[in-house]
Amino acid sequence: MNLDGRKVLVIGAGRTGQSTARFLLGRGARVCLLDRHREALDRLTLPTAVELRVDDGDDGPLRGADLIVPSPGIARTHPVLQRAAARGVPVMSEIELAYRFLSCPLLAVTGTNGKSTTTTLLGRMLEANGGPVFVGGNLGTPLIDAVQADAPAFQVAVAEISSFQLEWVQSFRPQIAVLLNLTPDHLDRYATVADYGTAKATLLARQETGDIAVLNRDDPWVWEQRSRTRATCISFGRDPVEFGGFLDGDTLVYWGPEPQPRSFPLARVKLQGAHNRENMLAAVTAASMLLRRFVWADAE
Ligand code: UMA
Repeated sequence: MNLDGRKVLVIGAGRTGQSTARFLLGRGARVCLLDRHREALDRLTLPTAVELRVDDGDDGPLRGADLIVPSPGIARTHPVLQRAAARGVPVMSEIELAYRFLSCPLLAVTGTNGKSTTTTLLGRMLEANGGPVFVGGNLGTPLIDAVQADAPAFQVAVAEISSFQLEWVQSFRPQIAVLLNLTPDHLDRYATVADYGTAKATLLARQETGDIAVLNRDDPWVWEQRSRTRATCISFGRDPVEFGGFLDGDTLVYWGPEPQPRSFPLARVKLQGAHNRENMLAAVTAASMLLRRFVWADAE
């Protein structure tokens, strides 16, 4: 993707907008950062080449734009996005932009609850195996920071992904996607829980054979998604299975494509509660699959 000389309008001057503006500038784009609050713009310390504009509803910022990158907090009903759609100006989220420049495997986690814990656990597990590992996304550090000019060459990127970030993706395709659960949330942004679920399920939408979807067997909506993806599905849940993660008393068990299962006793783990056992099962399953596919495979 060539951004050199392109005019890109970034909406929202929060963490995502600032990182995106920096990235775009580094790639030679002409960047305009739009925010509805002047104070949000006044406190920025971005290079002066980034044009800062207060969003007062006029058409100016959109004129001549080749691409729009809305921050996650910008609803689809935002007037600039509506006008961009009417005029055929491309819109992509920051995670889509980041994905297009990412050269390491991507492990992405979504769900209503537990995604920050699971992403953090995954980061620690993968760091313990070597590194460097990018850990971020909705968790705090925008995924675009994984591809900034001064970023290290990450071995793997682990990203917590929100439904908001998935609203404007076109090719975003994690090699490993983890779907934890779905309960009603963000109903100020989505008309129905089904709409919210549709946004979440986008995480799996472009996965292909050879990619891996890690699914929670105990969440009916998540489990249903196995029939809607081309990815290889591996699941986790309370009850024993011959392919997946499960609980055996106080032990987490992962049984993947290997002939023997691997056990992880919970005795020394500080995280408490059934929800955390679920997060740990998801993390152990996803990390094992990733290491098997991308790290151990290289060493074989
Ligand atoms: N703004 C406008 N016009 C609008 C709405 C907002 O100009 O119509 C401006 C605000 O004035 C503000 C900026 O947009 O200056 C904020 O943008 P943002 O809300 O997208 O916030 P960021 O700082 O970029 O943070 C975002 C995520 N925020 C949201 O999804 C709302 C952060 O997730 C995330 O950590 C960060 O990117 C880095 O990836 C927060 C969150 O609450 C923690 N996420 C939700 C959740 O976890 O449930 C999805």
